[in-house]
Amino acid sequence: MPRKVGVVGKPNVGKSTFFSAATLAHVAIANYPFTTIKPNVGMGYVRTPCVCKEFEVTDAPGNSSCVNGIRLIPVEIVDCAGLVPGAWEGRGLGNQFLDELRQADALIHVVDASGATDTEGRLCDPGSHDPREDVKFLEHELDMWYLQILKKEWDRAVRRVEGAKEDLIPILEDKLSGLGIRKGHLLSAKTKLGLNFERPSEWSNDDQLKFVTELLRQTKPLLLAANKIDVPPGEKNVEALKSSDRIVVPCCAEAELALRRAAEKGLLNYVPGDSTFTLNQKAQPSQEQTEALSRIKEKVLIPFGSTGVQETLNLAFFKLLQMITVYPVEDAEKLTDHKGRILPDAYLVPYGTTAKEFAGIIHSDLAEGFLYATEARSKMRVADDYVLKDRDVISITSTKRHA
Ligand SMILES: Nc1nc2c(ncn2[C@@H]2O[C@H](COP(=O)(O)OP(=O)(O)OP(=O)(O)O)[C@@H](O)[C@H]2O)c(=O)[nH]1
Ligand SMILES: [Mg+2]
Repeated sequence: MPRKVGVVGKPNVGKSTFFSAATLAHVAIANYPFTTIKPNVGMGYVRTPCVCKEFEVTDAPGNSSCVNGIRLIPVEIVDCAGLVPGAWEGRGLGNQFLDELRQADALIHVVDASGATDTEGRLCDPGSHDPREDVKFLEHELDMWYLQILKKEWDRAVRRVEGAKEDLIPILEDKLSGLGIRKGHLLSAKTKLGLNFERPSEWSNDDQLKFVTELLRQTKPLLLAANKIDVPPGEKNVEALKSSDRIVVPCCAEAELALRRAAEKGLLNYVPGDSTFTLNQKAQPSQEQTEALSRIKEKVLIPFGSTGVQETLNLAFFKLLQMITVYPVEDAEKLTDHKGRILPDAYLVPYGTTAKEFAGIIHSDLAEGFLYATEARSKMRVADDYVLKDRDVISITSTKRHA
C-alpha cells in the first residue's frame, strides 16, 4: 500500500497546482476560491539516489522508476478542497473534505507566501495578508475536527470506563482507528500529558483539546509549502513562517508544473527536484516559452535552488514520516528477483522496520517461514530483528516462497 499524503490549505493558494505538478494529472486550476470541489487523488513520487550506481549495475525497475541514477518511488497524493474557518462545523465545503484526510499519513499545508489571498482565498494586494494567520487557522480547524470526533464518543466512553470499569485505551482505539490512531499513539499521548484515564469524566474541554492536538501531531504530521515565492513579498514571508516550529519549504508550484509539462512534451530535460534544466537540442521554444523559462530561472531556481515541490514531498516522507528506502531482491549476489530483473523494487518503510517485518510487508508467507535475511552490501546474514537501514538491499530466505 503506498503511503498517502494530503494537500491542504485555504482556497486559492495553489494546492491543485502543487498536486498537478507532482502527479502530472490534469485538474482544474483557477484564480478564485473553491475551484476544487471534489478531491483529486493521484500518484506522485519521492526521489532518492538509487543504489544502482553504487553496485555498478543497470537496473530494471518495476514498482518505481530510475532516471539517471535517481530512483522515483510512487506515493499517493490527495488534493483537497479549500478549507475556510469553520470547516469543521461544515462551513464552506465542510466536513466531508476533512474526512478525505482520515487515512492520510502526513499533510502538506500549502500557504500563499505572497500574501495575496485573504482568509477565505479571495484575491487581495500582495503582502496584505499575513500567511502566519493561515497556519494558525488551519491547525485550529484540524484540532476542532478531531475534537468533534472525540466528543461524539465521549459520554458513552466515560460511562463504560467509570460505570463498567472498562479500559479507556481499547475503547478509543476502536473508535478512532478510522483516523489512523493506534494503541501506541494513545499510550504515548497518555504518558506525555499525564491525563487521568481512569476518570475521564474529570477531563476539561482543554484536556480533551490537548489530547487531540497531541494525537494529530503524531498521526498527521504536517509541513508547510510556502507557495507563490515568485511573487514578492514571498521571500520575506518565508522567513516569517520559519518562526513556527514547522518545516517550511519555499515553493513555486506553478514553475514546477510548467517545467514538468515542458519536459513531458520533450522541450527540455528536467528531473523534478533538480536545480536547473537543459533545453532539448532539437527543441524550438517560442518567444513566450523562452521568456517564461528564463523567468523561472531568475525568480525561482537561482534564488531558491529548486521549485520546492519535490523537496516538499521528500521531506514529508523522509523527514516527517521517517521513512527509508529498501530494495528487496531474491539473489543477493546478482541483485535480481526470481525473474532475473536487477533491483526491480524499492519500498518505502518506516525507520525501525526489522528484516522480518519487511518480509511481512512483501508477503505474509515470507515472514511466516522466515529463516534469515542477507544484506547485499556485506553479503552477511542478518537475523529477524535486524533493523533495516536506508538504501539496504535485502534478500529474504524463507521456508515458504511467495509466488
Ligand atoms: N504566482 C503564482 N501563482 C500560483 C502558484 N501556484 C498556483 N498559482 C495560481 O494560484 C491560483 C490558484 O491555484 P489552484 O491550484 O487552483 O489553487 P487551490 O488551492 O487548489 O484552490 P481551490 O481549489 O479553490 O481551493 C491559480 O491562478 C494558479 O495559477 C505559484 O507558485 N505562483
Ligand atoms: Mg484546488
